[in-house]
Amino acid sequence: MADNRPNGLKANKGIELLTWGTPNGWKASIILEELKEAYGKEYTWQGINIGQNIQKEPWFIKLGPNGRIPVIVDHDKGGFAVQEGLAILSYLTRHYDPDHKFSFSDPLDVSRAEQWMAWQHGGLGPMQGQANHFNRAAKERIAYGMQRYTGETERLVGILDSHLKETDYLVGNKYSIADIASFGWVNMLRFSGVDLDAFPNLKAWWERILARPAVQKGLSIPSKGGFGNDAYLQRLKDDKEFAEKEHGLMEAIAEAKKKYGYKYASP
Ligand SMILES: N[C@@H](CCC(=O)N[C@@H](CS)C(=O)NCC(=O)O)C(=O)O
Repeated sequence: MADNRPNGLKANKGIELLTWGTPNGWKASIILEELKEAYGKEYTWQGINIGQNIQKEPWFIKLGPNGRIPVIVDHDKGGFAVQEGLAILSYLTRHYDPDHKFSFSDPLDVSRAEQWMAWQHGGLGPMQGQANHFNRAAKERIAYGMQRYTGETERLVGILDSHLKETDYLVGNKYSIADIASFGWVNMLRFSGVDLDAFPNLKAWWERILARPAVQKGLSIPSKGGFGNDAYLQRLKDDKEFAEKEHGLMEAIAEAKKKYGYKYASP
């Protein structure tokens, strides 16, 4: 409805989050829910329906020039706006996590966390995003693209799985923004055509994080989505037509891998 379509900021104090229920959006809503639970820091949010291209409108672009969600605005810092997940996670913890509950004070740990967040930005997010595009949104089914990006996603989550053999969390054996950056992507791995069961350390990490109340709340902003791993498996059980369609897609991905001699290659 036209009346509900966001057309500008609505708060005048605290943090305002502009977001949608996607792996990148969840980074911001999860850290904000964690800070709320840990420090009582309240925030406001608005749902930016990316299917309606609200993120491309001039008022939004002024805040986030890339025209993508999530964006935060800090009304207590003169309306300072931040785009990009890594920058949002760093900004919020730098200013509002004084006890380093989700971040680090040791400079080497700070660097370790930056490395995993940069890895997510340059690797997992773009590759898994392209896997989703080629598997589900492309105007034609292109086998090469399907196996290339689904394969790259597998290689990348294999790296997380190996790292998590020795530790419960990515940096310093402590849940942090480094984990939050990748969690949302792993949360929709099945939808992307990757079998989470093949990566047992990663699956345990995903379950550990998913069990956090603040994570559950963050995942439901602006509303609970249908492509998280659990919701996806449930829908396969409940919806026969969906299950058949998904089965067809998974077979097409397997065929594409065979056609181009794909071999899993994570160290
Ligand atoms: N690197 C950015 C990526 C942001 C991004 O790709 N957002 C997607 C949703 S997950 C989006 O807004 N897509 C809509 C569009 O491209 O117009 C981040 O981590 O925040």
